[in-house]
Amino acid sequence: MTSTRRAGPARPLLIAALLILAAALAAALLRPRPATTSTPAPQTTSQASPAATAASGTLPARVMDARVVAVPPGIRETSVFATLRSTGDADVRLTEVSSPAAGHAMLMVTRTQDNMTGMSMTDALTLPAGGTLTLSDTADHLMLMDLREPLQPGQTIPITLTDDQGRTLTIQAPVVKP
Ligand SMILES: [Cu+2]
Repeated sequence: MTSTRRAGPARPLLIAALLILAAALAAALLRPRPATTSTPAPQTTSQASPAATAASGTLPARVMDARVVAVPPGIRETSVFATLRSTGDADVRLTEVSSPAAGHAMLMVTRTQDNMTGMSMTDALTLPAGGTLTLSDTADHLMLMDLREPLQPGQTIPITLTDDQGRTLTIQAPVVKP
């Protein structure tokens, strides 16, 4: 019997394995949503307001300084940073991110606990009413996974944010060197 076990640096492999696991989890979470064109969940049917029945609208936010970090060929995931400024008078709960450049995308939080900093997926990022949400490498951010093509600096990537009311905002984010 031959053993395929290899000795080697375990840590990069572990990190890679964790990233793949996170990607697989995200894919599993995103997949069950059926792509049928049924009407959106009628949570607010008692309201007669036409705004409540609109399938979508534009998120009340302005986006500044959006950028996608260029990655070397072979790397299939990257981060997206930006500053979102609320133009509305209610908190916005961002629950989804997508891009045609990526197989899927994730909302991420970075947290430091016991002097260890790590990032993890989150179900939602909140843009506070009248405030800002900073997406950066040391804070909340977005990640594009399963990149379909290598990203070249100078390219512009569309990224769509969706909130829990189905409102969307598409950012045109330039690819920049890290
Ligand atoms: Cu990340």
